[in-house]
Amino acid sequence: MTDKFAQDVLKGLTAKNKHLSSKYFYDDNGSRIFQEIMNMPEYYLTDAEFEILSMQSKQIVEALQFSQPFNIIELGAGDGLKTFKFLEYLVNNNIHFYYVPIDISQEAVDLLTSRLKERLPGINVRPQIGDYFEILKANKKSDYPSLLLFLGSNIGNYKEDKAEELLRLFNANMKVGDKLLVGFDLKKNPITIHNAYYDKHGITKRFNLNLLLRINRELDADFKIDDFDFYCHYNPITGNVKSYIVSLKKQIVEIKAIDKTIDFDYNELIWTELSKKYSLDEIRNLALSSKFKPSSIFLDCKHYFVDSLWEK
Ligand code: AVI
Repeated sequence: MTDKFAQDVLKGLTAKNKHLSSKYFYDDNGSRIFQEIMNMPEYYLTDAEFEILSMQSKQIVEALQFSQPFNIIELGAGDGLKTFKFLEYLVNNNIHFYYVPIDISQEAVDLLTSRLKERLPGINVRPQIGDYFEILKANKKSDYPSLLLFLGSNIGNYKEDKAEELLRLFNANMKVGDKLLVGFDLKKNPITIHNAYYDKHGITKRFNLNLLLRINRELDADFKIDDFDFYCHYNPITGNVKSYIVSLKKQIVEIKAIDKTIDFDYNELIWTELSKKYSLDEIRNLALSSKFKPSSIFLDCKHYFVDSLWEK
């Protein structure tokens, strides 16, 4: 990981417009800060999707029209909290299924599995660590239909062409009749979105600056965190929230592991993250362009978020 990380940092910080990928936010400390973000009242996404999965489990199962048993494969399961209510509904209604949480963190998956077994003793969990596509490819041979879950607006962190590419890859690794439930954050009052990302507690700022601390630690760099700030901007027309780290002065940073010094101008930016918001029409078009048939949508009561069900 560190090699790829070093290569990406080198490429991103020597580009004309500096950038770093948000996928590198999630070291242990970054994952903890992300938990803090999800607990902020301003970050409405977590509650909205939790509400959908708690209140509409029955409707989701009905929309699947699956024979039993079936597989539920969760891509990037994390702590599995949002999925818990859905799984609980299935167990309590004696629905026969296998739950396959996939994550890159062994620790996260172990914790999730033991917690689930404790809280839902009847559940059949088959956790997997590693590459989504290897695991999906193997699952394509399963005799049972599969529901893939890609929740939490993770799709919003991909540029539109990359999102389509990823969804097409999911599609290529599914059987005809398999379904995909994707979580999208919807366009809404721009102030609501602004407050979720440019939060007044400074937690999202810490989340971004943690990436510089990670580069200091893993690549032996000397970023001085106090000389950098955070800025983010929502464009209600495109639906893009773009996050940046801002250099507060003209400065030079040394990154020993890649044998580079990086010059920063006063107010120079590093683009760190895209968090894209969609309209329902855009979601439908994305389903079609990635070769899925959109079949049902599940909205929270405020219409802030949607879990959209697609069929291969
Ligand atoms: C993980 N991902 C969906 C989050 C998002 O909303 O884009 C990450 C995040 N970035 C800032 N706040 C939360």
